[in-house]
Amino acid sequence: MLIKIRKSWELSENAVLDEGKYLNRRQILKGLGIGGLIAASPSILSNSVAATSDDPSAHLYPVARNTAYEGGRPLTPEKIATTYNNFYEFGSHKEISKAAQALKIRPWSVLIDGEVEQEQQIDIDDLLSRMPLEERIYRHRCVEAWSMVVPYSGFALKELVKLAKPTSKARYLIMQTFEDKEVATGQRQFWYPWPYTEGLSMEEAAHDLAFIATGLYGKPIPKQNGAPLRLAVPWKYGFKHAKSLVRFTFSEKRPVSFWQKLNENEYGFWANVNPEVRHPRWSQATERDLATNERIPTQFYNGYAEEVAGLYTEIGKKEPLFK
Ligand SMILES: Nc1nc2c(c(=O)[nH]1)N[C@H]1C(S)=C(S)[C@@H](COP(=O)(O)O)O[C@H]1N2
Ligand SMILES: [Mo]
Repeated sequence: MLIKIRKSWELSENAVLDEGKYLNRRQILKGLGIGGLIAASPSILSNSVAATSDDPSAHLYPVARNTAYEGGRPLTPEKIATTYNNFYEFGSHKEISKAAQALKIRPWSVLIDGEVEQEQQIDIDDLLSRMPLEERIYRHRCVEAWSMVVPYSGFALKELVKLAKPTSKARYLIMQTFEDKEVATGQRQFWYPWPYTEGLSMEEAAHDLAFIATGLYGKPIPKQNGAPLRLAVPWKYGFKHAKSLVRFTFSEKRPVSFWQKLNENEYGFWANVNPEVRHPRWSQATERDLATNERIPTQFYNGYAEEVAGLYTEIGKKEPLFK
């Protein structure tokens, strides 16, 4: 019998958030006796990872690790974390790493506007030279019930807040991804509410755990992971972690984020990880760890409850935090 080994992109988890399809395919592969091989050899799954050596910030890395932030589980292999991505600008599936190489990350600048003392446009390399860079190992939990443990380099979001000098009117920080239909073919799909937008309360943005990742595995962050800068708020579901940011707007009003606009019942503003609140279409009680491919129990606030639960004691009485 001839066994056709599927190409990596045929193994993709369907990004319309349908975890079930992937499991079925895995079961089929297991039946063929090649499931284990694929799980053990990430190279088989890879679509080639782009070199980052042409990135002008390469000399900044690696940066010193802040050991206050440890993963608590094995690190996800770099190859998996850089070839299994969600980045709808480049396609609504997981194998966008090649397509994302079309993104031009220089020149790049971020606009800081809204409720601030003074609007600023800052060049990325200028920003990187002004921020205290450090490495942190974070757990990342996607709402689709898979997770990874990755070493991000970057800086605390509160440092950017300090630089921005928000006025007393600012209650939310809104973050936006670049818009360019030429390179991001996903943005030609007009039914999505581009640009990708996310937001945090000012209290969340000022929290020690809220991080801007500019590096990954001791190198500049690859394009597919959100170069040159993306949000990392590990107690929240992955969709909050907006990539390739170009704008930080301080606002009196709470924004409506990308996924909220698409489906308010499934993706809320707070999106704090909670194993007890089901996604309308699947349970959130467990997650598939990409490092081991094992199902593990999901923890409240993705295991960061001690750090962040205090943020929600007041709000929690008024509105659902886990949507
Ligand atoms: N601009 C943008 N940011 C995004 C997304 C996206 O589609 N577009 N997907 C989000 C989702 S659902 C997840 S799980 C993470 C995935 O990050 P990673 O590919 O670096 O693991 O990015 C988030 N940030
Ligand atoms: Mo996600």
